[in-house]
Amino acid sequence: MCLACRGFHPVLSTRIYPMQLNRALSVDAEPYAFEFDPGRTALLIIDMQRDFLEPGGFGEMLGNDVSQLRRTIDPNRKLLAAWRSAGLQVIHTREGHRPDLADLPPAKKIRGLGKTSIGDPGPMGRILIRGEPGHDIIPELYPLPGEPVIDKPGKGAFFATDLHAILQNRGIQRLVVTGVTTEVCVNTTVREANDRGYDCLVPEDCVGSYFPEFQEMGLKMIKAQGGIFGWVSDSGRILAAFGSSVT
Ligand code: C5J
Repeated sequence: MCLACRGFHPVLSTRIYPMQLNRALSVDAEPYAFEFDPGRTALLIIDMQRDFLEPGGFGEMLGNDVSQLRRTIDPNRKLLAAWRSAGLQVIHTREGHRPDLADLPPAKKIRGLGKTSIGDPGPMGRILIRGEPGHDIIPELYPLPGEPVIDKPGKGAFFATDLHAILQNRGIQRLVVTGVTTEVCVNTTVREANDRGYDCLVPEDCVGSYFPEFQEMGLKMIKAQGGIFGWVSDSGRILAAFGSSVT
């Protein structure tokens, strides 16, 4: 039973019958099985924003191969559908800044010495600025009303946001962290979460990097040394734990 809506989902206005909320589930994962109580586990989807993922966006304009990120869309869609249909907690994040750039550290603005930087006009509006089309989440994973969207100025989702308060208020102890990019915002968020006492599971097909070597190492760094930052699995093994036939 969803504690927030007592089984009556306020957004969908339909009765939700959570699949397995009364017992802990076990996901086949590395370095060992990830056990979780679904009612206390949030799906945290990091920065699936148009400028990072869409052909013609800022990421591609910089010469990146967006197909490396786009392969994560379908597995994320399936996981999101399972979380929603079970009435579980879903949280989305977006990296971006205020239009007046007041929350943009000068060091982040000038980093890279590129011709184009945060706040400049890009192919989908001003780059990484809240309210611009490129800053928004891709339509395939668009948040439903009622799903928190965390606007974060940094790489980690806990820095200068109310994410920790939301998770505490909703009794969340474990996170399934997906999104982009594996070695930057996903890794930073997993490390921040780890230090705050959350256990994190990262499904490898639901996270992406423009650089295959960073994808591989980013995942290895999470699960090394007995799961020093968390666990790694994939969407198929998580859905299997639910016994879900969601496609
Ligand atoms: C994210 C970035 N979301 N790579 N941002 O990873 O700058």
